[in-house]
Amino acid sequence: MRIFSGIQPSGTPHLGNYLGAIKSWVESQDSGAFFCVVDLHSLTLDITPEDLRLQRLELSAALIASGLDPEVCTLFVQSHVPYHAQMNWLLECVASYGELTRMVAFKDKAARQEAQRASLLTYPVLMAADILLYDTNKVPVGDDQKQHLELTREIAERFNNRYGQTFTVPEFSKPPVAARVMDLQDPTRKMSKSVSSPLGKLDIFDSAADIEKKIKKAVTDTDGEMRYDWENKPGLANLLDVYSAFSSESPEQVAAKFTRYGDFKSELAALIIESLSPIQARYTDLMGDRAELENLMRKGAQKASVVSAAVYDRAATAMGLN
Ligand code: AQP
Repeated sequence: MRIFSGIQPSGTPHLGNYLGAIKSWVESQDSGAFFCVVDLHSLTLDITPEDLRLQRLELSAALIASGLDPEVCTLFVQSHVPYHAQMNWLLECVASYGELTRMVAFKDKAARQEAQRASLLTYPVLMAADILLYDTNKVPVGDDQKQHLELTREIAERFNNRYGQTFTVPEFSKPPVAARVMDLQDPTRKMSKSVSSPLGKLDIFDSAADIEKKIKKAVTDTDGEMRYDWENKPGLANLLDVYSAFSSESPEQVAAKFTRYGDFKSELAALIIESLSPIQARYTDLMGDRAELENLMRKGAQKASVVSAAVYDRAATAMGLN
């Protein structure tokens, strides 16, 4: 079973990134798992070279601190493996302009940017390249990536039909709960690095005091009834999902344990603090030796290059380039 997934270095990972993706990566890691810090994707946004360099390193440390073990899985930085950008071009010649303009993330992000980069339209093709380069069977991601994964499958099938069997068509995989963690201040919108307000998103490196404050101020409702009901009580349902993801009790079981929102919120904050503090401590240690961190990521890129070179070559041959 080959697994691939990636995360953008564009700010500190939040609870959504952790529960929607990173936590399940840690649980599923083995020698067939590839996890990637997708720095080329961050160039779709306005980011300074200094910030990109630093955030790439910080995210690598955050992933290892969260439990990814470079001795077990392959952990690497996307731009260290040239085949991602090369495969992107091949696949841009298979994807269509129309299907890219229908991507919801493109419409959302384009509406928020004044000078829209062409890469904002085409980055889902780069994502397809990332995934297909590893003969991936399963892509563990948050629910927000479902449409991009469907596009990846569509591109792989079209390529295979046009040029002969070349790519494995991957399956989408999301965690059973908290696959879409919502903004703590607006539970109709997903928690997001770039859009959520400071109170709306909870970063994995937030202090205990900030975690307590953000959970206490999280929007719920006024009927005061502890019930798991996404349609009528999305704020509470979101918090119950988060509790469930950290505790492995179902959201309904968690709801049944409490009678008052205040008590539930205090216990939830304590549970999050207890779960994140070992990650925070390991992160500080890892960032103390940046040369070693760089070294680990370079070794990961060497392993990733071996696999992706062969798949790239297969695709290039199928298209008539070799
Ligand atoms: N709110 C979320 N709930 C569950 N999963 C989420 N993911 C993102 N937000 C949530 C998952 O995190 C992984 C890495 O995402 P990413 O950083 O590469 O890009 P993103 O999806 O664009 O994340 P953000 O936080 O929303 O960033 P911006 O604001 O830059 O767009 C993916 O598996 C994603 O599903």
